Amino acid sequence: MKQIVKSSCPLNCWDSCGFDVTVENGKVVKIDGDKDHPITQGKICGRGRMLETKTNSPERLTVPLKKINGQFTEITWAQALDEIADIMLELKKKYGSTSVLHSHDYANNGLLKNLDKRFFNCYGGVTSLVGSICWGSGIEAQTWDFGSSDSHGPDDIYNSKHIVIWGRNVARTNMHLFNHLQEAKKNGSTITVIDPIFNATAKIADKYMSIKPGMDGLVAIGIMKYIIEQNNHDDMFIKNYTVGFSDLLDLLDHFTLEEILDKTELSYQDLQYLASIYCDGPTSTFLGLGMQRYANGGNTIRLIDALVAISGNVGIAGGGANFGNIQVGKNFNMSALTLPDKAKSSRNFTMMKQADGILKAINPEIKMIMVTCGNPLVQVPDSNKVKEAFESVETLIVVDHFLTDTAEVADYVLPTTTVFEEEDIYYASMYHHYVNYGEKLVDPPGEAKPDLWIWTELAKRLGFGKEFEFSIDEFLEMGIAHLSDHEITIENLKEQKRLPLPVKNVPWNTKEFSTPSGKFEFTSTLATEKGFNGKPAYYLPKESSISNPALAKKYPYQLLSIHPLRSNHSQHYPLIAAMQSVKIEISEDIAKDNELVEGDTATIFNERGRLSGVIKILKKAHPKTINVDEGQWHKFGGSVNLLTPDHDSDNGQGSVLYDCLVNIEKNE
Ligand SMILES: Nc1nc2c(c(=O)[nH]1)N[C@H]1C(S)=C(S)[C@@H](COP(=O)(O)OP(=O)(O)OC[C@H]3O[C@@H](n4cnc5c(=O)[nH]c(N)nc54)[C@H](O)[C@@H]3O)O[C@H]1N2
Ligand SMILES: Nc1nc2c(c(=O)[nH]1)N[C@H]1C(S)=C(S)[C@@H](COP(=O)(O)OP(=O)(O)OC[C@H]3O[C@@H](n4cnc5c(=O)[nH]c(N)nc54)[C@H](O)[C@@H]3O)O[C@H]1N2
Ligand code: SF4
Ligand SMILES: [Mo]
Repeated sequence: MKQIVKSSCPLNCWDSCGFDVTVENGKVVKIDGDKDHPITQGKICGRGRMLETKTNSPERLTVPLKKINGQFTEITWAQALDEIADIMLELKKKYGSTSVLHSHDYANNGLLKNLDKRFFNCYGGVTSLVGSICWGSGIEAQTWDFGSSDSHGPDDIYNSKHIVIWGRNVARTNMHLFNHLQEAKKNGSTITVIDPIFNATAKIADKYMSIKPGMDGLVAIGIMKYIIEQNNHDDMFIKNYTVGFSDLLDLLDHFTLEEILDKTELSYQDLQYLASIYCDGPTSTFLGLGMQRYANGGNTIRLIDALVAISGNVGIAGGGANFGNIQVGKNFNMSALTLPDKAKSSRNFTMMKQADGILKAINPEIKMIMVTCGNPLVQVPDSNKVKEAFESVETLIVVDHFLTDTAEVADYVLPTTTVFEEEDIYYASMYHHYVNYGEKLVDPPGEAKPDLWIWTELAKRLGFGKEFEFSIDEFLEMGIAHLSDHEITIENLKEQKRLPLPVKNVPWNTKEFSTPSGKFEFTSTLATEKGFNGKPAYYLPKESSISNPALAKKYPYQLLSIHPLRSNHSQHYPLIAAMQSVKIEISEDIAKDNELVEGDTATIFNERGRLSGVIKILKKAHPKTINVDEGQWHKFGGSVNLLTPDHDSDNGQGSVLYDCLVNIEKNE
């Protein structure tokens, strides 16, 4: 029997789409877009469609595995869970619960995926990861400036006279915004793209500006200087609703326009053009995440926020500094789900420096790592160090669908279910504000089990089983009970499948900000409370020809590692044979200087690592720019993170993945 059922995309993505899933004879056979979804309106991408292939793949893990004498052996769940629980009890007794590290990322947008934290808190509190490789520095920056990182509703773009896409690869990563861009353009809005790579979004822009990577903050300084010199800033907003403007003026005084143009490699006309569109609003700015993965990433976002503010584009329809939309996720009652008070002890490593944390930890050392919803050996910077760290611990446990690079070095691998084999609700705190319901549609293959089942079984063995004695409905209820005034209930979710969460469509329209002063803070109180200076500042990226000429002499090219078109990070590479090799994309000048043509094989390298691949030319890319898409598996040629640095960003919460110099040589 064939049935079409509504479900949801669980992938970590801006768009959080609704699915229509065709189920036939107990199998998922096809995934289409749900035309009734108010935001995603029937359009989905190939990554979503391929969740059918992922779910039905013969490569799926179906049985728990234990490594014995270097070989994986199939074991029963009872054996796996008994042994893991015994190790955890022993570790807690001998060294304390923080000798266990929970390593995770955002691979699944389900609300109940947060129950892993409940498990580790009830165990007594483990070593956890804080900050985010993905967007940590930008979220922190906007929290300092506005009090939160909130975006305008998707339809508000039609109020914009001008739209600036600043370092977001919209056509590739945020397809529903791309549709809106095309429509807004038809309605007369202009589109400007600022990006080192002439990407598919740049192709539809009225104006494309090629930028030297890592220099965006200085561009914002240049525009602000020009606007203020012309006396075109929004005096009323600045006087009434901001603090620290004089600190911003001091900063702008440090730079001449000549110096700014020289360092950013932008023309005077381009700067003038940007100033003109910011002062002729409403102008909306869509900030990407790539741009803040630099040592100066937090300040870059702060300076662009400041530009949006002084030009009068904050809190107005059609304006906004749209980065994350964390007002969406803030709707859920996370502490009811995760029970933070149960943790008796705690220790944090940053996401970026988890390998260093593991290798250097004392009192206690890290004895066990449990990996869920993550593939750190591929996705975390400085892969060689990450591998050394994850191999150094006594017990590594990985819960996943596939034998990933991380799973391959594990001692226990536990097979888990995909979105169609479990029930949950899904949302993304990135773009729109709908929460989507996804029911269990099919049985999992073999003995694969939901993450929640694994936590429940382990909890029983560890003595806190009662904290997991709840049905799925009861767990969901913990997260949403307080939302019933907004018609968000389990019954409504099951019936209507998609419900709007209460958010502001035009954040900050009352000009009341969530900062300690209640104003937009050019100089941030939160930052000073955390021990930072808090004033607006400009820092250079760490690895660039300007900040480190000696390093740039050895490694003259800037390596970006942007998100792949057809895969969500590392998740789709095992499903698509054509993706299973490394592609090194180089700018035209690099090709010429190194006598490289498309199809050649070459190696990029720096002091952290080396990676070989096939050359492709990036037309119109900024000079000296190389890109290797992230997510490639080591077994298919190697992850670009073999080369990337693992420092924390300027505000301590983000990564510096793209702040990376390399050299290139043609392979013999
Ligand atoms: N197809 C696909 N879509 C995805 C994902 C995926 O893996 N695949 N992942 C999802 C996730 S988790 C995320 S975080 C988002 C990320 O979404 P995006 O922010 O759109 O993507 P990124 O690949 O992080 O980088 C975006 C852009 O930043 C540009 N860039 C790099 N350095 C600079 C710079 O110094 N200045 C400027 N102005 N631009 C710069 C790059 O050239 C690239 O065009 O995408 C989501 N959507
Ligand atoms: N060089 C470089 N590195 C990057 C980036 C970059 O731009 N450049 N981007 C960064 C960004 S933005 C992000 S968000 C991270 C993403 O990093 P990750 O989240 O680690 O990457 P994924 O490949 O999406 O997922 C990791 C694993 O989770 C598994 N998984 C999926 N669903 C579930 C589930 O329900 N349960 C369990 N237990 N496992 C599941 C998948 O099968 C996959 O093997 O990577 C970061 N790394
Ligand atoms: S990956 Fe993103 S765009 Fe693609 S179907 Fe899922 S939510 Fe939609
Ligand atoms: Mo991300």
